[in-house]
Amino acid sequence: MELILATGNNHKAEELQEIMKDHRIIIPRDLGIDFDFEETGTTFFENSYGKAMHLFKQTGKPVIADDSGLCVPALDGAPGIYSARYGAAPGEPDLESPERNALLLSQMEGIENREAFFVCSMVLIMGEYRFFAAQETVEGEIIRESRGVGGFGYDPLFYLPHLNKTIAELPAEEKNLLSHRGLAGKKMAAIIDTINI
Ligand code: ITT
Repeated sequence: MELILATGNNHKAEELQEIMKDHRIIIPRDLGIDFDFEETGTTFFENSYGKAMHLFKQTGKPVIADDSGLCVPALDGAPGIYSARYGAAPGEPDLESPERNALLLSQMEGIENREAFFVCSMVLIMGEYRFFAAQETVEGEIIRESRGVGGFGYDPLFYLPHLNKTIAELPAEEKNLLSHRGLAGKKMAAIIDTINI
């Protein structure tokens, strides 16, 4: 089925299209919609539901949203739901990924506990009173120096000890097999197989 992904982030759309191969992922821009949503929720789920419902009200068609981010327990869960806005002053544009990553590394200086996890909360809205949700995580560590050029965002800092690689060092297909978005997207595809469309 055709799903409109409530995002302004092309990387997410590209990844989700690969993850949900049986479906067609389009973005608001494809429909000439300038999508903007202020994320005021206090959880990934509230923000993904909010984004999806906001776009559903504009289109009336099946909408999917992904709210995701990186959580570092040693930083009390930061950047967390503020992952996109990390380091940006209120009202200012988001930082570019390399600057955000440099900030995270500086915040982690001298910290021994490097544990981290990504979260992806995905919501599919089929009707005003009909929605489905899946939320998944992937665990890893914050490496001390950026490695790799694949993926996006915090991927060059997110180290998977069992592979001795950061996510940015993995081919896209491998990232999608293990990532928070890959896991949530597969669950969502399985949910779609079981519902009346
Ligand atoms: P939309 O809200 O328009 O979908 P966004 O980029 O602002 O796009 P989020 O609010 O969900 O999305 O913020 C997610 C941020 O978390 C994203 O900008 C990245 O910095 C980071 N992030 C999420 N998934 C990631 C991934 O797979 N790899 C690396 N960083 C990721």
